[in-house]
Amino acid sequence: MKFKLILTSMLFASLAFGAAWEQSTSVQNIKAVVSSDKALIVGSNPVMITLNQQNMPLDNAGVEVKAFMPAMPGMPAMESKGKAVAQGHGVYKTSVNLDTGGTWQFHIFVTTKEGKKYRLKTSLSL
Ligand SMILES: [Cu+2]
Repeated sequence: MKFKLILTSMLFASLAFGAAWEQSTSVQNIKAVVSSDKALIVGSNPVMITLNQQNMPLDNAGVEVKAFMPAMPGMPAMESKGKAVAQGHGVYKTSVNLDTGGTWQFHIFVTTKEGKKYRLKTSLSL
């Protein structure tokens, strides 16, 4: 009963948020939630990154992203880089070009306004 209630509230939370997918990653005291309101496709994908530092929204940071896939048999290495634009409340928007299906490594490079640098790692699958 309680479990059902939790599942229902999780469903409502994701519906209210409108994200088609969402995942999180962290390094030291920085946490990133990576999400999109659209399913990943081959081509350009809008991606939203929400950054928190010690549970507070991390604003005024420089944020860059890199999606890459190492060379595979019959497929050269692929890479897509971009800057993310601050939206306030720790939210940064960018788009990521994914030229093929499969699993892409996804790194987020954060430079805080104090000049501290962090790299957060996750992956994107389509
Ligand atoms: Cu590949």
